Amino acid sequence: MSLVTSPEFIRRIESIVGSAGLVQDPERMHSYLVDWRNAYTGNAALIVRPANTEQVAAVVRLCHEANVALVPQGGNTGLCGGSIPDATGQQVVLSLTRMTRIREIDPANATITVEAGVILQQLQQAASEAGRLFPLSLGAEGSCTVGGNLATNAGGTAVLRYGNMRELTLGIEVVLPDGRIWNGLRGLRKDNTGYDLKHLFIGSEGTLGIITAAVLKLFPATHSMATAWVALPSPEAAIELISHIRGVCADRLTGFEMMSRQSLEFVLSHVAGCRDPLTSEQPWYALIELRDTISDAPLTELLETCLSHAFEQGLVIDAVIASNDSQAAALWGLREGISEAQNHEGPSLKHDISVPVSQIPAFIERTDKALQARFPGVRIVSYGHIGDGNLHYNISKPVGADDVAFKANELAIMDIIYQKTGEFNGSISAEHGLGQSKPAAAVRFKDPLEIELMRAIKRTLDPTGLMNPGKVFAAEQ
Ligand code: FAD
Ligand code: 2HG
Ligand code: ZN
Repeated sequence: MSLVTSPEFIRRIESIVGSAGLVQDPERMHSYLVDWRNAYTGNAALIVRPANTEQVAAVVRLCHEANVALVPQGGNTGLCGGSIPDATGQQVVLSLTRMTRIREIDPANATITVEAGVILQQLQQAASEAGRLFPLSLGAEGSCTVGGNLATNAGGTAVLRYGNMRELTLGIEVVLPDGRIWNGLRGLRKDNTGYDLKHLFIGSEGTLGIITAAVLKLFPATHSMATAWVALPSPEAAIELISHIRGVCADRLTGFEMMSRQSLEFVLSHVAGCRDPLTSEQPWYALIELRDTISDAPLTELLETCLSHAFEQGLVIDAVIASNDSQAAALWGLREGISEAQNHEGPSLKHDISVPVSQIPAFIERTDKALQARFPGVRIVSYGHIGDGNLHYNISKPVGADDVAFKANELAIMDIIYQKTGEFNGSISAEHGLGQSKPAAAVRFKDPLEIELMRAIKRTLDPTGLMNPGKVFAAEQ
C-alpha cells in the first residue's frame, strides 16, 4: 500500500478537514476525475475539500512532508485537462469548492475580496447587489470558480472593455508548495515594491501554489444595453466594423464576438429553442453589445447609426437589434451555445489561438486554405473574441467520417494551425492555458528562453515538483 492511501495518511487528512472535507467513495469521486467534455480522465487517491485557508495550508504541508502530489481544482470547467489528475491514483485532488466566502466589499475602494471557491456568477451577483459590476463573463460562469479563473487567467467576452482576470486583480492569497501562507491581499492600485509576485501565480494553472483568495476590482454598474446580431461578408469587414464602432462608441463597446456560419449551423442543429435571427444565410456574423452606466443612454440609436454607416460601406449585409433583454439573451445563446453544440458533432479539436487583431482575416484565410488542402472536408468552426485577436479555431471531422480516423490526424492538424499562428507572431493559447494538452506544443512553438525562465521559476517555487505535475510542463520535461 502506498503512503497516500494508507489509513494513517487518510486519518491525518481527515483530522484537518473533517469527514465533510474528504471524498473517498468512487461514485462521488467520479465527477472530480473527468472533465466537462469527457476528454480527460484521471484517478486519485483522495479528493480533499478544505473549508478555509488554514486547512489548505495544513493539507499542503502534510502532502509536502509525505511527498504527495496535489492537483488543485475549482469548478472543473477548464478545457485543457489542467484540473484532472494523472492515471496513477497516487495524486490528491484539492478541491476549493467549499471556500465560498465573500470576505469583504469595499465600495469606496471599488474592490471585493473573495475566496477561491466562489462561483463566478455568485461573484457577479454580489457585486451587482452592492451596485457595482464585476465584469468577467464566460460561458461556464455558472460553474467556474474565482480560483480557476485566476489560475487560468480567464478571458471571456468582456475582455475588450475590462481586461482579463490578470487585469481585474489587485491582490491574492496563496498557499505555497511547502504550506506557508502568502497574504498578498492588498487592494492597492499602486505598489512598486519590487517584483509583482501575484502575476506569477495568475495563469500558473496550479503549478506554483494554491490560490485561496483574491482582491478583485469592481466597476460602475451598467444600466443600459443594446445588442445586435449582424451578418458580415468577411472577417475583414468584422475588423473594420469593430474599429468603426469603437471610434464612435469608445468604452461603451463591451462585447464584439465573431462566428462563422458553420458555428451557427452547429448551434441551430443541436441547441434546443434556437433560431436563425436573419432570413438568409451569410458567411460570418458578429454579436455586438454596447453598455452605459446611464439608464437612458441612447445606445440603440448609436448602434443604428454605426450599422447604417457600415451598410453604406458594404461592411454589413443584414442586422437585427434586440428590442428587449430576452431577445438579447437569445442572441447571446447562439454565441455561447457553440462549445456545447460542437460536442455533438464528434471530437472537436480545439485551438485557442491569438494573433494581432489586424491579422485575424489573413490568419483565417491562410489557415483554412492549408487545412482544406491537406484534410479536405474538415469542418472549421472558427469563432471568438476577435476584439482581443482571440479565435477558437476548432475543427470537426468531415461529414460522415470516422471519429477514430479523424482523431488520428490531431497532431498534423494542430501542427498546421500552430505553424500559421507562429507566422503571425501569435500564441497557441490565448485564454484556456496549457493544462495537460499543450505543454509539448508550448515547447515547440514558444521561445526556448521563455521556457527556460519558466522552468527556473517552477524549480524555485516548487522544488519538489508536487504542485500539479504534468501541467504547463510535460511530466518528462
Ligand atoms: P478548473 O477547471 O477547476 O481548473 C483550471 C486550472 O486551474 C487547473 O489547472 C487547476 O489545477 C487550476 N486551479 C483551479 N483552482 C485553483 C486554485 N484555487 N489555485 C490554484 N490553481 C487552481 N475560459 C476563458 O478564458 N474564456 C471563455 O470564454 C471560456 N468559456 C468557456 C465556456 C465553456 C462552456 C466552458 C466549459 C469553459 C470555458 N472556459 C473559458 C474555460 C474555463 O471555464 C475557464 O478556464 C475557467 O477559468 C476555469 O475555472 P474552474 O474553476 O472551472 O477551474
Ligand atoms: C468560448 O469562448 C470558450 O466559448 C470556449 O472559450 C471555447 O470551446 C471552446 O473552444
Ligand atoms: Zn473563449
